[in-house]
Amino acid sequence: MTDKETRLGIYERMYRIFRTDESMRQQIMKGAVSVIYYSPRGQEGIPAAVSAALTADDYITTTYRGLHDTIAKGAPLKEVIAEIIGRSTGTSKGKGGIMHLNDPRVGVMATSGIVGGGVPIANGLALRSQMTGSPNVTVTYFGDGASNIGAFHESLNMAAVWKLPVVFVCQNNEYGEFTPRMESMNVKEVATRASSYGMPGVTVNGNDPDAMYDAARTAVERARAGEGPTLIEAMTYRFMGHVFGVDTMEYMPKEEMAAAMANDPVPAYRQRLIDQGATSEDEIAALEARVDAEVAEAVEFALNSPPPDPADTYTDVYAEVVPA
Ligand SMILES: Cc1ncc(C[n+]2csc(CCOP(=O)(O)OP(=O)(O)O)c2C)c(N)n1
Ligand SMILES: [Mg+2]
Repeated sequence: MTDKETRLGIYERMYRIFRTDESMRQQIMKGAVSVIYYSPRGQEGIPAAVSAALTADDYITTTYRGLHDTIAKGAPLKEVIAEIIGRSTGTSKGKGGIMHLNDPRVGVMATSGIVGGGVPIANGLALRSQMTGSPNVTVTYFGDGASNIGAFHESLNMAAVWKLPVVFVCQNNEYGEFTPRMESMNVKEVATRASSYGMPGVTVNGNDPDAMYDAARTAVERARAGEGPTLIEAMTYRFMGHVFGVDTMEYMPKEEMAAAMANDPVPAYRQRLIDQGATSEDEIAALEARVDAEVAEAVEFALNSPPPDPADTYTDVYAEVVPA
């Protein structure tokens, strides 16, 4: 079994994501901030476990629903929250928002609002690692809906042919916007799509961080060893609908939601760690108190930060063209 330190580290990431997301939703509900927000609630365990299998130098690409992926990879909370509420202290000086959360300092290389858009970018990052002999692996996170997009299929094909050091992680939360996934695909498991391209494809319970960590480690080791890509389908559920605060969620069956919430990965993993003797109630409560303070401080910092100066409207927006 995975060591205690790794498992506690996974829980700490999950809890940091959980509290940050909760704070974001509170600030939006209070009217303190007015931003579009795609909650990752329910999906915390996936990137928390995958990140534990990565080094600080490895890369990720993600989507508009990527706050959890970004926090799990180690992006500083103050700057992340400032970015999503449009403040000049944010990771992209408040000009990117949730659709463009990036922090190359910790390997968060690209977030795309284009469904499937981050997948070919991951191939590019992985190709660079391969060509320069860098050991870096790239993980690309995307949704079940994205696995119907052409760019996903083209990217899997290219990555398999060129044995790129990339791991494709599909966060299958059963919905694409307001459409149940079985209305937009005719295969039960996204993972089976890997076989068309000659790479391993595995379906994992994404809400079981231990299973997720094992699958991620196998895939990351394979990529790092030059053996090529893997598709991991992480089964999960989206507790807050598509866009937070706007979505009525009437199209999601009540029993389905209730069953998913009864298996909420955050309290479930906490309890498992205690039951298996990997931690104690006191130790985990102290960890949570520390993270609570960190999140509260980060929210304060972001709320007290100024918006971008209108004079900087065009700064960092266009690349400087250097004449040949
Ligand atoms: C190419 C493209 N088509 C359509 C959209 C509109 N759109 C935004 S999110 C979304 C659903 C994507 O679902 P999924 O990939 O499962 O991700 P999830 O939101 O569930 O995390 C769609 C269709 C878009 N942003 N980009
Ligand atoms: Mg989805």
